[in-house]
Amino acid sequence: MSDKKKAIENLGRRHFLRNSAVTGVAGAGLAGGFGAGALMNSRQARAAENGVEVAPGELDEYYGFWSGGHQGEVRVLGIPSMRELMRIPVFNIDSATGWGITNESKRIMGDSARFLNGDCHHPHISMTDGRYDGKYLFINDKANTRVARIRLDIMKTDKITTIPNVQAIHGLRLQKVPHTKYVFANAELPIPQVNDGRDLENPENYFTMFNAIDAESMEVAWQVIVDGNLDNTDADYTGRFVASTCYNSEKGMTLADTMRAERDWVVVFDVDAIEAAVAAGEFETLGDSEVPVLDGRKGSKLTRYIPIPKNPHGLNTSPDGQYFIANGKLSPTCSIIGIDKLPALFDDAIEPRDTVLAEPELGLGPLHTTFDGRGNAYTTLFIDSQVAKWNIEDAIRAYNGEEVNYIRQKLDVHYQPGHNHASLTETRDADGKWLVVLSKFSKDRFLPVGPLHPENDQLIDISGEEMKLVHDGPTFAEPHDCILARADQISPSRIWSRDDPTFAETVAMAEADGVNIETENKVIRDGNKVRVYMISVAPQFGLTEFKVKQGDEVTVVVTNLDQVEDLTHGFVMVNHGASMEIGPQQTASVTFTADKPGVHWYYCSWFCHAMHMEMTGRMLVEKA
Ligand code: K7E
Ligand code: CUA
Ligand code: CA
Repeated sequence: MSDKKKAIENLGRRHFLRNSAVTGVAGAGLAGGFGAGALMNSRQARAAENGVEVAPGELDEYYGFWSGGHQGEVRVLGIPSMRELMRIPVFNIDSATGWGITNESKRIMGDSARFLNGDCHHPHISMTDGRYDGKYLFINDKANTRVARIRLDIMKTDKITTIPNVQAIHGLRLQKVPHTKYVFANAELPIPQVNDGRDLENPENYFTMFNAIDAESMEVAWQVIVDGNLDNTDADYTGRFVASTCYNSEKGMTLADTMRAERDWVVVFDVDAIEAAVAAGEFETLGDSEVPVLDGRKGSKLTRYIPIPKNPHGLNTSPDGQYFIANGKLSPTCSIIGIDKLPALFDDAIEPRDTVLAEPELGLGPLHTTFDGRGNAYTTLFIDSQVAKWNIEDAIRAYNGEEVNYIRQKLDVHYQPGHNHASLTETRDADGKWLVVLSKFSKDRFLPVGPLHPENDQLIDISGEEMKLVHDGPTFAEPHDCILARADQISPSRIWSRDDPTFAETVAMAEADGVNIETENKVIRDGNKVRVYMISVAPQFGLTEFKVKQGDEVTVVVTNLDQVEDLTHGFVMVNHGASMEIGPQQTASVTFTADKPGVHWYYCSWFCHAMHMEMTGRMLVEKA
């Protein structure tokens, strides 16, 4: 049976089951492909039957963290329901929460607050011993060469770092073992070194770098210059090796040039050797930056270059720690690199190609691979619009001449998939339950919404022998990648701690003004700067009016004294572009110029009480 036919039949089967009065029993029996019906817990069984419905009031089994692409945010979904639970603004401006508008968020954005856009690709959760520790999530910004960190206890961005000396941070992965000491980030596009106007016309003098950021301080620890460019990356389970794909070994400046060579490469970094070289002072600094820059070009002891078929894309480490898998893109193959061969490669005991254990043919346009923890890999085929499920050991056997079919199944997806991600796939806990496929095109899958279409994030049940497509999820531009963690691995706070560093500077400012921010409502004048401190308790602001002079720079600081979970207030100053969220026990502040004389109302924008509409006040601006 063709895969398309199978998919159609699966759809019919789901439809039948949804309408069946005896779904509980019939589901396990009829959905024969699931096989282990009796072993499935009731939620999984129901999800399989109903297409992943999680009943009202029930909680999801997994958190999904979605890159928001060039929308610049991170989104939190529940899996398997695919319900969107939250949005976390990162590199964008957010009208609701005031991200990019409040003083606290601008402090976190730092110098880069002048940029109003970002382009997120790769969200990854910090790990200890190869397992999610639920502390941080990191994400890249390709558009403005930044890396951000989100604190998963409050689900807010807490650090943003601009990476010097390079352009366009793309591939991003974390050190898995012994813990996430480094965030590894690939700068994709080569530039002159130093990029100060020299070598404009001399691409042979352009270089890019592999970057390591200290996960705690978020300072750039070191940078390694490479040949070619850098696309995607992943780390191993020993802590020593990180591998990145390069699609532009030619250092071509045009599309045609980047496709000239038959082979590009995977470059492997030896983190131990790099740290030793930094400690020994074997580095330079460039321009104004003080970050150690090391030379990892061909011949360096810090790197090895493994030739693989042309223009590869994704790079994925298998959860058993045995393989780096590079996805062929222009080649219909994946290249399986044996991680246990790498020490010998760095000792020059073997040749680079000796590390390649197999190059299985999978289909057209392999972009990314993910794993079920049972020895199978799932590779997206962009051009074929399919996911190929294949067995890694069988692929190696076939490469060594045995007659064995390593392809287990090909499933149509809709359409043109980029990343895919199986539950817990990038940790030792890969559990092979759910597979998310991020399809770049949705075409006819949804009601038309104009020339711009949503992407289509599809959920596939991989718990049985056969992949089953169970959900279509339209999303806005553009989730390049996502990550799934078990619900018990993430423990968010219910209300803010008064000691939270997010607003510590604001609290210190109040102290300097002699204001007890938790009990007092006070207006402090400091030249033409006015600081308005008020508490809020539903449904009232501590101040229902305050007076300033035209031209004053006004900072409004609101402290939400409510201790009730979910009781968020907002503060909006009408006609002044000021808007922010103030969660329970949070302090937030916003600064604007009172440039128009007259009465200006402020109101609470977050529905907090039956009398929420009445939660208002007036700013009285005297004519200058
Ligand atoms: Cu879109 Cu990981 Cu940036 Cu592939 S990347 S598709
Ligand atoms: Cu406070 Cu609405
Ligand atoms: Ca190339």
